[in-house]
Amino acid sequence: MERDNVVFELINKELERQRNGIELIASENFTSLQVMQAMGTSLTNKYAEGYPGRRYYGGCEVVDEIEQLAIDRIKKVFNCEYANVQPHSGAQANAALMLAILQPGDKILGLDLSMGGHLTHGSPVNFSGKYYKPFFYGVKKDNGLIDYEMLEETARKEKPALIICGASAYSRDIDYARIRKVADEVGAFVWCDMAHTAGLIAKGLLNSPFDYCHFVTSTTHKTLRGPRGGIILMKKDFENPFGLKDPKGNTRMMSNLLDMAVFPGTQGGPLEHVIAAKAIAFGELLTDEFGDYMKQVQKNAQAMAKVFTEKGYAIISGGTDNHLMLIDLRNKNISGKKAQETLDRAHITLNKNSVPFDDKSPFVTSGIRVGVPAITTRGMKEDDMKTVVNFIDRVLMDIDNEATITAVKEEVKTFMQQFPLYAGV
Ligand code: DSN
Repeated sequence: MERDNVVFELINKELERQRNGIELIASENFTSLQVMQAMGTSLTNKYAEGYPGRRYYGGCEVVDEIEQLAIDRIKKVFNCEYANVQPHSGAQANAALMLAILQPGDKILGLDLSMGGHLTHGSPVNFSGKYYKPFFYGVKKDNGLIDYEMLEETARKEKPALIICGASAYSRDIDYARIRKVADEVGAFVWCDMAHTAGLIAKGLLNSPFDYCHFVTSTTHKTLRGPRGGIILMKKDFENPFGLKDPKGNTRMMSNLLDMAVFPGTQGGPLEHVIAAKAIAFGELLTDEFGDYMKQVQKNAQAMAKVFTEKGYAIISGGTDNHLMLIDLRNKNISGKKAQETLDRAHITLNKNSVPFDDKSPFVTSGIRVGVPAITTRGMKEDDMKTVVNFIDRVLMDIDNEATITAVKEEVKTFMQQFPLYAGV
């Protein structure tokens, strides 16, 4: 076959875009080169339905070792008893989890998408809101913090089978103990989707959900800085409460139900090239260097929130405990959409985001979500946050001025040369 230069040129163009821009999408990051390399290997050729040691195809002895390594490493990272590393994405992990523990029509209770939650936590446009009966809690209008009273009241009234915590656009830590308390009272499972904050949790920089949540899911490509993918974890395996038995009449454990819900429940062959990349990333998570990185993420987020606040930007909840912040632009009279599109042209990438109690549609929004995991991977420190916020502020405060956008774009490109990305590639 001839080399497909058309596609490779586009791939190179994307690499240059990533190199020259400031990446502030809170859910993105830059994997290590070895994580990327693992994904472009012969492992992509292999079918391996099943699990290590119990596959439906021959020739799985090598991928068995790789997948087991990924499982063992992530169990060590979070000190937990069970891990499934096959979900192709966070949404797939969440779908499998819900398939394993719910019946169609069961009630679920999650954080409203418009208040910082996630599509797969019961949104009516997602399977989770179509197959199950969703109820929501929100954040408080006066301080932007999770409204635990609302969560408790709704749980007591509706008695959901599942309470979901974890968020996509919430900058504060979560009180898992309080959620578990009401869940026990009403007989619900608790599931934490820690996709955004997993890296901080891994290094003990945020509360851990593991002692309080029956199930924990995550993506592997956000703060965990691995390849795109998902995982399902349990601190402790337990006997499933649904009475399901195996062919020998033994009670199946939750781990069996979860494994079965991933394959064959919602997926076919696992992506062993991605699982190899996960194994590498999980090895990186175990290092002290990764701990230093996560501490810097938290410091950078706090430094950035401070500079935004000094410039009169309204940060929901007044600051951040984690890697991101949600900014309400209504006092600046700019929509999230306009901000995102204009900053994009200055090579500053972030996303528009609804703010709690937003009066604009999700396509327009009143806010932007800003995250620092990717720029911290590039090597930025607290002082650099001032420069980044200054770039953003110059564009937003002069939003229709082409000359400002062009000038900032050039300055961003020069600034980013100090922070090499995949040098030599
Ligand atoms: N797309 C992810 C995010 O940006 O938070 C959620 O799945």
